[in-house]
Amino acid sequence: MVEPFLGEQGWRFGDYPGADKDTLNGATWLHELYTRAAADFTGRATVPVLWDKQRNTIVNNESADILRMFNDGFGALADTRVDLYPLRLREQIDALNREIYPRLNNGVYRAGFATTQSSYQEAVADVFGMLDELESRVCAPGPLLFGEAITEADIRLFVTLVRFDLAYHGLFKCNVRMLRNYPALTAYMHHLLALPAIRQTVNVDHIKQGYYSIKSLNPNGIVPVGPDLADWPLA
Ligand SMILES: N[C@@H](CCC(=O)N[C@@H](CS)C(=O)NCC(=O)O)C(=O)O
Repeated sequence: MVEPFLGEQGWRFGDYPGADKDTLNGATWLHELYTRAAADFTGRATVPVLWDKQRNTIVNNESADILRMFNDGFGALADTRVDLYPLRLREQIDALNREIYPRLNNGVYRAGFATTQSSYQEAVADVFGMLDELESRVCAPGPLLFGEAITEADIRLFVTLVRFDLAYHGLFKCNVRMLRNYPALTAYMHHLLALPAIRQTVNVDHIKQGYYSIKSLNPNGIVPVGPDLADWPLA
């Protein structure tokens, strides 16, 4: 877990609360791991990274791939009690991902980093159009996108929803509505957030510090005080 501030040198390992030091390779900056994996690498040093301790290299740095690898790519090491990408749902999951990724997961970024009014407005329309559709979808049958069983589509949707009011609403100007104005999606998000395995992956401070440290969008680095999370299951 890197520190939440994205500075000139990118992500750093260290002792900020909730972050880790790199006790394996002794790296301070994430980019050191990228150059360790490929000495001539000049691209962005992004998270997440799946690191192979035996071969000392990066296996993959794409979250959608890593999600599938953790699901069934590690043979006997994988926990087979949960299958996030079951055969019978694959087509439907892929179809939903194809909708949700461009319109919502990436839509908020298109809004936030837009450099023209029209591209910003187009992105915001996509974001709220998708949220409106999902609001009716998560009502039935629920509680999750495909009923009772959690799938990768839920994980991929959750990570955007949990950041919505904390970061995207303000910093990325996705402010037509807050997620908390969507009762069904809010209940859906809280249902997932209440699961200990998910709850322990969510660090509200890191989310706020991380997004609001993006200098091009927030030059003075002021981090907003709100929103009030009194109704979040964050125990
Ligand atoms: N395709 C990647 C994108 C990863 C990505 O862009 N990560 C951002 C944080 S959300 C990052 O590390 N940015 C660092 C930078 O741009 O310097 C994934 O989703 O896994």
